[in-house]
Amino acid sequence: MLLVDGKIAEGAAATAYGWVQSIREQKTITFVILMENREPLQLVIKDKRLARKVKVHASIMVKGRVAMTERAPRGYEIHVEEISVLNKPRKIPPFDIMAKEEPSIDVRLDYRPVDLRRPSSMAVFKIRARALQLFREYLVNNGFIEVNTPKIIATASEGGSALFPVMYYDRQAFLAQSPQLYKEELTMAFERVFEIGPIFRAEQSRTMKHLSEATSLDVEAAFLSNEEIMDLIEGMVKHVIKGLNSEPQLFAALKAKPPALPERFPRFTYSEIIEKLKGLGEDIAFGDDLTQKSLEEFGNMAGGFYFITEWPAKLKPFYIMPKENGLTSSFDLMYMGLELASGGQRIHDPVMLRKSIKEHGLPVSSFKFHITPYYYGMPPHGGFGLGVDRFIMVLTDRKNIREVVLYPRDLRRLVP
Ligand code: AMO
Repeated sequence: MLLVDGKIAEGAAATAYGWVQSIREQKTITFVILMENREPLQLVIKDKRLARKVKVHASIMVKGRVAMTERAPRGYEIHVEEISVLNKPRKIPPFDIMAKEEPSIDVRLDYRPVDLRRPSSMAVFKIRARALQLFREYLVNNGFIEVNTPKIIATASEGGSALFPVMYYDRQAFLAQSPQLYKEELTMAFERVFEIGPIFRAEQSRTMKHLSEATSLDVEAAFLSNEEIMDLIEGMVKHVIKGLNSEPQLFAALKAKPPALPERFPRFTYSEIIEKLKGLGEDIAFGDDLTQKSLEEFGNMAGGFYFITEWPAKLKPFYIMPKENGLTSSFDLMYMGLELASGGQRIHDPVMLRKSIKEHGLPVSSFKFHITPYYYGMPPHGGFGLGVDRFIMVLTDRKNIREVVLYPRDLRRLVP
């Protein structure tokens, strides 16, 4: 908190609350960087006796006078006349927040709130917050309404695997893998909906890109074709990256910048990719899922953002609209070898939906409540789910998804 009498100008009286990030002592004066509302504020202390009260990590309140100077991060500093120590650290953290070398991710997570005081760690979450604002801005400007759907559910939406069971009073329920069924149903009344919320996946593997609890940006719109949905996600990604490019100060502590944007994200069909990989000598056939190795191989060739379209029906969930030759109106958005989003056009005909549920080996009875509204005039619709955490990895050039999630949950980690 910063309180200034009048406006910020030479000699104005100021009071600031914050925590001490760093102390630099010179012969006669001490410079302190006070983090005030996540931004550095330079303090100048001329009285050595006052300066001795200040310790890194302490919460303090200072009173003093504003001095305008180009040499301070904000273009001004506070010449301190009075200091109150509101709380001082009782222990020294296991890492120096201003050190050049990064502590290990496990130590960082064990001490997460302290880790967040490291400039690069804080930068990641400021970028994340800004990106979420820009996603919302784009979608609201394009006629979408934000919704919240239940996270305790009775039926799997993405098939039977990777579910977390929970006791729901005397019955079994599950944590939602995706808001898929709800967002589709909601297009009936709202036409265009989106949700930013948690998805739960009981992932059995420990990788750099999977979490048990991830954040998904789910979008669903009536009356859009598969191509138009790809245009929408491409427009949204460009809006976010352009917005962030206009705020380079957000990236200063990261030594990274948002990825480059091509004029248009290339669109490759699944079949084209299979042929290309075969040409490279890979042992792969139509109908096989693309392995991480294949995706990386192709991703390195494609470079940056691209779509993989028209997946075989057997590799996609029951709600995806089939096309001729066992293909579907579907896509994945990729960045190099990393899958960022998947989506497509959906089945809107209740009879066809029922048949598809059956064909995917799922119990139709469990989907009764979902199929019912389809008999009352469900509009043709489509959408996508974008992994927010993975997208932030790409924006901030972090290699481990745990770096971009405040309190990650994975196979091993349930605390803090
Ligand atoms: P899918 O299962 O492909 O599709 O998930 C969509 C996107 O969510 C992200 N994601 C994950 N991120 C981190 N850890 C995980 N365990 C994890 N699982 C998924 C990925 C992925 O691309 N209902 C469909 C979407 C749709 O068709 O609208 C769905 O959930 O970035």
